[in-house]
Parts: sequence; structure tokens; C-alpha cells
Amino acid sequence: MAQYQLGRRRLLQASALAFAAAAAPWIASTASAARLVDEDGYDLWLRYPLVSDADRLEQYRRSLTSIARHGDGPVLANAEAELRRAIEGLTGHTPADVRASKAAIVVGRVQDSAVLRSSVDEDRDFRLREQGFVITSVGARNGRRRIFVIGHTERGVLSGVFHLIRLLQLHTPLSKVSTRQNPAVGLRMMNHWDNRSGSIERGYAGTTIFGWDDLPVISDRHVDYARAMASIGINASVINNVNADADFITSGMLDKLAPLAALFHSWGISLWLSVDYASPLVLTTDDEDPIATADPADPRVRQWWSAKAGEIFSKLDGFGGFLVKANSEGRPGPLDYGRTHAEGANMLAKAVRPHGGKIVWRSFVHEDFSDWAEYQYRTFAPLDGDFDDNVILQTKYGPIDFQVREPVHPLFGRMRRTHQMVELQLTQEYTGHAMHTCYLAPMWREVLSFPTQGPVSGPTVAEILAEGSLRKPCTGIAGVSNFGNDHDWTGYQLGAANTYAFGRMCWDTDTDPRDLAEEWVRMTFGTDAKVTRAVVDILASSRETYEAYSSPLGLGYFTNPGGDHFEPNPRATLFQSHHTTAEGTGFDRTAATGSGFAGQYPKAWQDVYESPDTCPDELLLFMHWVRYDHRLRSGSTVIQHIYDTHFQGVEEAHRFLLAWRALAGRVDGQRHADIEAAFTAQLEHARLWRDVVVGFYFDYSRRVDERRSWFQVALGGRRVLLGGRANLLP
Ligand code: GCW
Repeated sequence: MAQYQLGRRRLLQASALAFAAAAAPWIASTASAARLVDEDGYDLWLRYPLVSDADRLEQYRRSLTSIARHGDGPVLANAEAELRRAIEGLTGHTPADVRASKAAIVVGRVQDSAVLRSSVDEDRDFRLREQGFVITSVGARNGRRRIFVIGHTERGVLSGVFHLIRLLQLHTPLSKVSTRQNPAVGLRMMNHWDNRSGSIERGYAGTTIFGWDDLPVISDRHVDYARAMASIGINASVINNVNADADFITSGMLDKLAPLAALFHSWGISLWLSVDYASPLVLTTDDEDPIATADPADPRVRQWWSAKAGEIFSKLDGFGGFLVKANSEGRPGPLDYGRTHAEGANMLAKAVRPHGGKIVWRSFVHEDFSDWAEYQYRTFAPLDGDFDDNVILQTKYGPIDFQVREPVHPLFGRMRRTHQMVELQLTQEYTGHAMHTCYLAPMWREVLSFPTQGPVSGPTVAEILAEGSLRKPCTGIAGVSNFGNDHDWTGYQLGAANTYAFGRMCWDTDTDPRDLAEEWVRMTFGTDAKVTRAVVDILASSRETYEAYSSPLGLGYFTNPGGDHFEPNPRATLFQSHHTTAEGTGFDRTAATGSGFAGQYPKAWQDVYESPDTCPDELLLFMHWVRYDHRLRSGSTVIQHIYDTHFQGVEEAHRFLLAWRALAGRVDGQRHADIEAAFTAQLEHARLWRDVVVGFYFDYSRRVDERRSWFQVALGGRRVLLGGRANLLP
């Protein structure tokens, strides 16, 4: 475990112990605390506690008395088992197993039963796409209800069952559970940056959940992972790091992975693998007749990948395809052999095509550091239309690297003849790791609803990603997972809100992030309205809060590029990410005088971004270099805005802590203490962010803060003079 993580963990533990000692009498005095059984977060949102509302409990007990399933196979069996498990927990009664004609709840595929066919609207509902579902609730005798969960496919039925379970967890009246849903995009994919060693790149919740060395034995953690992913509509999971280890596609490893693929398949999830583009070269080194190249034009390389694909698809149930990071950050790729990214991807696409496989090719390249943002577009825009139709280009939401705010990548609006995916990040690499609460769904919503051709000209990113799913599931949304083998899965409990919201937003890209936060809070902490309101308010404002104390006006990347992207260090990214001087700050990315990035957008957006007068303030310093006294729309100067927001951000982090403390007794003691410790640590670190950033800007600008007087702060081994020179002691 990285040294800082140990430090962080000690900080968290110390805070938890300190809090527990101080708060013990306080909690003990709260009678209701005695009723709340301690939890550790392992159950995530899949908690099925007895329904607390007496009337609803009575209605559920009267109606949800039996289940019938049409159709066989592991997916439908898992769907029924999960539904049974949920009803048992929520009602305290075990539903009987009866014939469909008598059952209170009937689940199955529309083609498997006349009963199901009769309960769906022939015209309206049969446009269900591959993984869609219908839930109908019909009045039965003596006020009971009969419920039908129907899909075209087993995966559709499974998604429908989890949707019904979610409605029951939220205490929805049975008369209001009817719905018809299709997923917005075809591929709803987790990317795990899990290494063969068991470590996780940019992971802050322990080591890999996949336990490579214990495979082929399947663990409870494997099963609970598959359940959790299926419950939020995830249908694809890349289990290893994009900085791929070729070992993952060796025959021996494939034999170990086979049961995991079968488990995923039984929960409607296709297993994918990241592959090392140089695998033919790496894996034949000790052969009698090694392949000395990875050139996609080489016949032996093509033959090797074709044979390897055949082996993989034959061994791994429901295998989806390969995720590829090539010619990026030192990874091998087709450019090493004078081939284009498209030529490199298409060779792999031909290898997997006979098996219905796909290739997801990442556009994250930044070998030209003059402007990281501009290089990706220049590399990929000319290749639009050159990729085979089972290749999907996966692009990070912004042109830099998962910052708390970036302009939406211009490639989405440009690659109109290429299947695309957007890559979002659930693990908080640049947004506070597993210490800072930073609910990212509001940002994801901004990205997905971004009109790509101009402020009022679509299609939006979501519409572009949805197009493919109409024809075939060859577009989608990927998220870099925040899961690790910590017992709470995400390293800090509120981090699971990002996991939950990601899956739900992939299914329905129009969902309001606040609604998702409320769903998650109620499923995770129960239906206490005070808890729901307080935690939803915290989550809903947490991204802006993190941005306020860490990143002025879209600048971002104030952490050490070669480090863990956690500690503030604005000096470390001078020139790479900002051009701060005594006169001003920002990065000129205009077409007229800067890197030209703003010119990569369609004209309607270029006209907005090109001028500081029309550029949105929240992206001002991403697109422009301006003088410290440049006036924002708020009337504030840039430098005063930087001072104000960094102090206000810390005040917000303090409010989170106090709001959480006020919930003592309404959340079980174990989770309350755990989350209290996280907020305590976050506040401490937010202060460090504030002091370093405002100290840095005072150092350069020498502009005095018009609103507050500062003082010298001694932080650990570092003394930062706020209002003076930032001095690093030897
Ligand atoms: O942000 C950078 C990260 C790398 C990551 C890379 C990528 C998996 O620092 O850890 O490598 O992006 O997205 O490929």
C-alpha cells in the first residue's frame, strides 16, 4: 500500500477513534441508536431491511406472496433468487413457488408464456430493445395486485427484476410499479485498472476484488460484485488494467478466468479483457519460432490474434472483446510500426469478428506535451470513418485527464462516422481519492447533455452514444471503477454513490443526479427523511465544493503529474497545465493566439470559447490566460474569486462535517463513526488545499485579499506564509 495511503488510513483511524471517544456518551443517549444494527457498508445499496412503514409492509405481505418463473437458465434463476431474497428481507415472509396462473409475481421472457404475452401491449411494448423490460401491475381479487416482469431476453428480465426490487426498497406502492424501459446505450461498462499483481492503478479501496491467485475458485466477493453490477444495469466489465499485462490472455490464465466469465454471464455481464498490443511478441518469446513483431500488417501477427481470439471466446462464456490502450504513455501500438490507430484496431477487430466480438480502442494519447488537450483531436479526427464497425473509440470526457471540470471533448461531435464511448472515472484520481466526498453524477450529466455542435445545436453526447444502440450495442459508456477489496468496496462509504449513479445513468442518461443520490441514500441508509435530506444536500454540492478549494475556473491539475494526484502542488504543473506569472494565470488555448484547442470545436462553440468575454467563467482559465484583475461576470476579479472560493470551499467542507454529526443516532454507530472520520479528514485536507493554492497565488500575484486578513500557518513539516512567501523548510 502506498505510503500516503497508510498515512491517510492512520489519519482516518485516528479521527474515528477520537470521534468515537468524544461522541460515545452523545450517541448512547440517543435511544434510537440502540435500534440501529452496526453495518460496514459491504451490502452497498443491496440492503433488504424489513419495510419500516407499517401500511406498506402490510400491502407487500398481502400481495407479494408467491413467484413464478417462465424459462430456465442461470440468468433467470439468478433473477428469481434475488427477487425471493429481497422479498424475504423486506417483508419477513418467504414467497411461495407456485404455477404462473396462480402466482402474485410472474417473471420471464415474452416468448416463453401466453400469460406474459397477454400482459404486455402487443404494439407499444414489443419495441423493447435487447435488454429492455416491462413491469405491469394489475389489480387482483380482494385488493391484491399481480405483477409481471417481462423482457425480450433473459438480461431484460434480470434488469426488470432489479428495477422492481429497487421500487420495493423505496417503499413504492404496488399500484405504481408499472413501467417500460430500454437502456439508453448498448454497452454499460466498468473498466477495472486492476493489475496482475493484485494492486489497482489509481485505486484507493485496497487490492483487486478478483483475487487472481484464488481463481478458479469463485468467492462470495465475486458473486456480490456481479449482483451489484447487475442491479445497476452494468452489462460489461473489463477486469484488468489498460496498462495491460500480457499474462491475462495466456492459456493458463484463461482457464482460471473461465468460472469468473461464467459467473458474470449468469448475471447478464460480459467479461472483457484489456490486452497488451505487443502480446504476440511478448508471449512467443520463448517459443521455438518466436514472433518478433506486433505489426498489425504482419500475417503471423494476424494469425496469432485470430487463434488467440478463438481460444478466448471458446473458453470464456459470453466474452465481449478487448479494451486497448496503445501508443499512449509508453504502451506499444501500431504507430511503432508506421501504422495508424485505425489499422491497429481493425486488425484486432477482424480477429474477434467471427465470434461477435468488439474492440474498444482508447483515444487517450498525449505524447505532445505542448498542449495535452489539443493532441488527441489532431491524432484521431483524421481517422473518422476508418474504423471497422465492431470497433468503438473510447474517449475521456475531457481533453486532459478526469479533472473536476474540463470542457467536453470535441472528438464526440467530430467522430460522427465512428462508434464511440465516453470514458468517465468513478475512482477519484483527481477528486480526492477515498477521502473527499465528491459525487460526480452532476458532472456526468453535464457531459452527457452537452450539445456537440453549438450551445443550442445537438446532437448531445448522450444522443450520439445512443445512436449505436438502436442498430446494435456498439456504443456506450465506460467508467473506471472505484471498487477494491476494502469491506466497504470504495474506500469511503459515500464513494458508493458514484458507483450506483454511474450504472443508473448509463441506463437512463436523462436521470436527474439528485434523484439518483436520493435513491442511493434511501437504499443505503434507510428512509429517515432527515438523513436523506442531509446526505443528498451534501452529495449534490460536493463536486462544486471540491472544485472550490482545489481548482480555479477550470484550470485543474494542481497536483504533481508524476505523483498520486492527491496532494496540492500547483508549482508542479506550471507550463504543462497553467502559465501562471506575476501578471496573470490560465492557459491560452485559443485558435488566434494559443494552442488552437478552442479551434477544434465547431464554429458555434469556437465563437463562445475563443473570447474571454463569451467563454463561460467556469472554463475561463482552461481556455484563456488572463490578468489577475480580469473581471468575471460576478463582478469579482479573477484573483479575488480564487481567494474567495478557496476559503468558501473549506467552509462548505466544514458544513458537511457538522451536518453529518447532526445525524448521530439516525445512522448506525459504525457507519456514522466511519463517515464522520472521512469528513474530518476531508476538512483537514481541504484546508491544506486552500492554504497551498491561495499561498501560491499570493506568492505570484502579490495581490492582497480584499475580504480577509491572513496569518502564518504551520502545517506539519511545512510552513506556508499566507500573505507572504511560501517557504519550504529544508
Ligand atoms: O490519468 C492517467 C493516469 C494513469 C492511467 C492513464 C490512462 C491507466 O495517471 O494511471 O493509466 O491516465 O487513462 O491510461
